[in-house]
Formats: sequence, structure tokens, C-alpha cells
Amino acid sequence: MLRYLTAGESHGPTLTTILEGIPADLPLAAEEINLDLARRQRGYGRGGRMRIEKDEANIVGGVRHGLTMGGPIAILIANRDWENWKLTMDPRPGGREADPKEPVTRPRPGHADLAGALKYSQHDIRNVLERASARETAARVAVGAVCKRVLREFGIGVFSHVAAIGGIEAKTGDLSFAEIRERAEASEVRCADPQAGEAMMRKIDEARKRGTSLGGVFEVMALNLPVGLGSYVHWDRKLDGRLAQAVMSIQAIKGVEIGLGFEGAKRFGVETHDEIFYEEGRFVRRTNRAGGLEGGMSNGEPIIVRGAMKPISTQYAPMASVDLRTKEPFKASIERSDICSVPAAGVIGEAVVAFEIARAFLEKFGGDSLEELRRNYEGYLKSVHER
Ligand code: EPS
Repeated sequence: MLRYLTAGESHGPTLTTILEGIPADLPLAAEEINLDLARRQRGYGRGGRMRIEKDEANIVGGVRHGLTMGGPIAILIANRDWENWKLTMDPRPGGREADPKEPVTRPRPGHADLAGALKYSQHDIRNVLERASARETAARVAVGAVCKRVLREFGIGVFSHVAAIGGIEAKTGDLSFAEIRERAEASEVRCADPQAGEAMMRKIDEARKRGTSLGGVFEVMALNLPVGLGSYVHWDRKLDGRLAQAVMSIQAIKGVEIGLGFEGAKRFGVETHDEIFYEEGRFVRRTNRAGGLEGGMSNGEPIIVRGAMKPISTQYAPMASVDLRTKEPFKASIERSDICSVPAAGVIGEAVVAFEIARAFLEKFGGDSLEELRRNYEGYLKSVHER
């Protein structure tokens, strides 16, 4: 079973990740993980923190001479900002007196601050916001990069692009997957429609001027999947449900769609389902409105998942809140924030989707080594093609 844990705070020394269940003999290099970490850090609309951080994976377990050994893979990502927060985030007892920062008592609307402080009975909201921060997503991107490496062995690719920012929508209907991927990678907002991308950047400029933030929609695509990942037999084995949970768990995500998603709810059934044909010895579809998922299983078509991100809660424009200690009203605002991180969220979306697909893949095909996994996979493909 593939699983992972992350630990660490936004301004603590490191983010720590353990990924367990990756088969032995997978080629793996930190440089490859670093490419995705860098992609997550880019994007028009990011704030000052990204000029401080330069995320790099330090593999400290599970890999020898560039190959996995079958044991848990441990990855550390250092927080460079830790240098500036050593006293505030000191794990040793007795550090409170030396902490130059006052406790945070003012919960910011839209963050985990208020519910977290009440739930964990904390008087300093820093104990909540440090872990709730989207900084944690760097660790998830590292996990996703390893999972993509597994999937790549089987020709499965996972990528993403920005479909909308602040209501400006990209037109990508006429583009091939390769064009979408290539153009998104070349765009500062990871948008495959250059005209829409320009308009998105101007809208981000406007939000910056107004001291507020912007959300949007990213789309993740997974190509070349076998039929039958996930299962219809039980709710928690349904791959669509697992993908939705994974994408929804990304900080600031408020909606997930698969295939036509909410659009399908407006149509007649005949305009919504994908007819089945048999051509050259294979079952094929001419449409992919289901987004590659039927009955909680992959159907062999590309998996298409969208995530809707709300505008980042941290913003310069003040919003009403109440001090936790004094109960006095105040206007919440901050010194440093991203304006828009939808481009980064797309990269994180890829990572969590890659993890769920890799997990379903390993469930179906098992294998303690890459060779065994390949044997099982090829045997299954053969039996499907012989039908
Ligand atoms: C975040 C607040 C900002 C972002 C951070 C997420 O950090 P800071 O409070 O240090 O300015 O930069 O994102 C990252 C550090 C990152 O790596 O994505 C938040 O409150 O969620």
C-alpha cells in the first residue's frame, strides 16, 4: 500500500516527508524532484517568501546509488526562512522568553486560525497557522514527483494547466494535450492560452493594487492509463472519490470537478455520456465527458480533474475580525502575501493526482520490485487486449 506522511511548519527548520510503498529498483534522483519543486515556486502573483526559498529535496532514506531499495523514502526540504525565525520557532523548552514575536491573537478570516485555535485550545494562533500554511505543499510536490517517476515507467504522464484566474477563462478546446502542456510550461501563469494568460496577469496586477487576492481553476490531466484502476465495489475504493478528496485537501481549494463536472448536471443524458465503439480490436470512445472515470474506475481515457481555488485568505486589504484574547473587533491585514497562487496550485494538483493514481496502480498490480510490477502490468494488459 502506498502512503505518505508530511511533518514540519512553515517557518520551522525543514519539511519532512516519508513515502512508503514504492517498489525497489526505481531510478530516482533529487534533481528530478527539484524540477517540480521549482515549478511550484514559480508563477506570476507569488509574494516575497518565494524570493527567500529555493526548495531542494534532500533524500535521506530509501535510495542508494540512484535506485530505490523498497524501503520508505525519506525526503527533507529545508526552509531557508528558518534563519529569520529560529527564536520564534525554537523547539527546545524555555524558548518563550527569547521569542521576539508577540503571540498571534488575531484570527484572519478564511484561514484555519479561529477554528484551529479553538479546537486545539491554543492561545497563540502561530501554533495553528504554521502547520496550516500552504508551505506544506512543497512536501506533497516531492511525493508527487516520485509517484510521477513510477508512472513514467509505464508511459503514464500527469500534467496541469491553469484554466481560469479571477473569472478570465483560457480557451484550450482546439489544442492537443501536448500543446496544452508545452504552452502552460512556457507561461508565467501556466496558462495555455496566451491571450487569456496576459489578461490574467493584468487582473493579478489589479488585485495587487487593490491589496486583495485572486483565485481560479486549474486542470490536471493524466494520460495513457490502463482501464480498471480503482473499483466500483466499495465507496472508499472509488478512484474518482479518492481524487476528489486529494485535490480538495490542497489548501484553499473549494471545488473539484471530474470531466464535465457541474456542466453535466445541466445536460440531457445523451449529451453527457461517452458512447462505446469497437475499432481495430479495441473498445474506444470518441468523447471523454466522463473525464476518464466511470463507476469509480479509470476507463482508459485521459483522467481530467479540475480544482477551484478561492482567493488566498492572507491579503493586505483589511477584513473584520475579533481579537481572541480581548474580544475587541479589529481589521485583519498582513505584511507579506501571495496575490495569486493558482499556477502553483496546479503543480500541487498534479502531485496529489499522481499520488492517487500511483496508489491505485500499485494496488492493482502490486510488486515489490519494478520488474515484478512490470510483469503484473503487462500480464493484465495482455488479458485486456485479448478480450
Ligand atoms: C502562506 C503564507 C506565505 C506564503 C506561503 C503560504 O508565507 P509567509 O507567511 O512566510 O509569507 O509564501 O507559501 C509558501 C511558503 C510556499 O512555499 O508556498 C500561507 O499562509 O499559507
